[in-house]
Amino acid sequence: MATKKPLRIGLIGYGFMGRTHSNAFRKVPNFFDLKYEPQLAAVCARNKDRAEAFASQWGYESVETDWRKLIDRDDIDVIDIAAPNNVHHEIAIAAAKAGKAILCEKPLALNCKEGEEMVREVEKAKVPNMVWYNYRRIPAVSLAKNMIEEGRLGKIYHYRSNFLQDWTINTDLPQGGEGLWRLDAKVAGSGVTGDLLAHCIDTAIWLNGPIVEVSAMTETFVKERVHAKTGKKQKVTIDDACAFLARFANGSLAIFESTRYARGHKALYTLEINGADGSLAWDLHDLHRLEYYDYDKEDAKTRGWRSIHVSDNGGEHPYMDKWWVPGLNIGYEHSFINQFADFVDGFGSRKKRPNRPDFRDALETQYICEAVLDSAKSGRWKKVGKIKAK
Ligand code: SOE
Repeated sequence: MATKKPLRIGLIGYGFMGRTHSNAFRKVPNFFDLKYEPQLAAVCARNKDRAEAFASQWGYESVETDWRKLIDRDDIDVIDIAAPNNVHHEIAIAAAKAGKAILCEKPLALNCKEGEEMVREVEKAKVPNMVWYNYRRIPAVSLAKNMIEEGRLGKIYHYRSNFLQDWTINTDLPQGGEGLWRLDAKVAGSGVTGDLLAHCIDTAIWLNGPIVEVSAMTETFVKERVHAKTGKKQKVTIDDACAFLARFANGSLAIFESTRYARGHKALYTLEINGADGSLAWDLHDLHRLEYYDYDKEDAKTRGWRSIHVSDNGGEHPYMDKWWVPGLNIGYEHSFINQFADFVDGFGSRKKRPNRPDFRDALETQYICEAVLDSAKSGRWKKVGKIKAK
């Protein structure tokens, strides 16, 4: 067996995302034949005891408590940012300046200005960079992309997408601190727009091209919550719910909705796209299926919706040749494994932008999120800005 080059990873943050990424780093070599062998070199977090416990559970060789020290280390090739949104900017810029490859959780940054600086720095340093918009790598979603590229839907007229949750309905839930920083606008940047709609937008622009204008409304249902850090009731400034209309550059129309107050829904990410010749629909709760309506012109009697079980491994269904046998599903965690495999595969590639979605793609999503929040504030349609990051 040819020896593989080591790829030494330094992870920052050990929350939910730190776990999904660590799982990907560990599983990739078992299922994908890559030129590099990922090595879990270090995990970095401020709480040393917890970082050590995480390191021993996931197999990290060492622990750091200061991310600057991690970036200074010569034995680290990749910095993976799985820390809250308010630190993405500073860490990513330092990592780019140190010449590290960078993986970053979504959303890219707190705002477009930060995102522009991040794009500028990674492009100047020419370091591989990618953002964990993992849903692109669910095989059924990747299959949707293939089918759209094959022209099976014809001219696209409509796109609709939801991301519905219910975990913040409880008015006693505090804001801020570990696990709940997503409710604190200073740390998260925004609420459901940056956390959930950003996923819907990333997939939408990947499948259907750029969005040019939006008209949005947002609501903060619970106006005050105790802050975990101060113990005092403070104003809540994130958006609890957001809905917006959008126009794509290709002329199609869209409607997006996200909330953390849809009782009964935990992570209901759905999308549907309608074209002249067919439609596609997908639902995260049934993630291995892609619903397809083929407007078969030749056979009016049998045309209708069909449910594709995306598990064939003969090259028909993206990524599935790496997993089990036809009929056997894979799940949420595999989207991260598939994405990390693509990231490593992009190393040394001659392609101009081998690691998609890269920081520039994520900045495009950030621009749309910002236009959505601006529109909700002003009550007017808002044009999506052109990326300024040169
Ligand atoms: C929030 O609940 C969350 O965990 C997001 O932060 C993730 O990005 C999303 O995939 C699932 O929901």
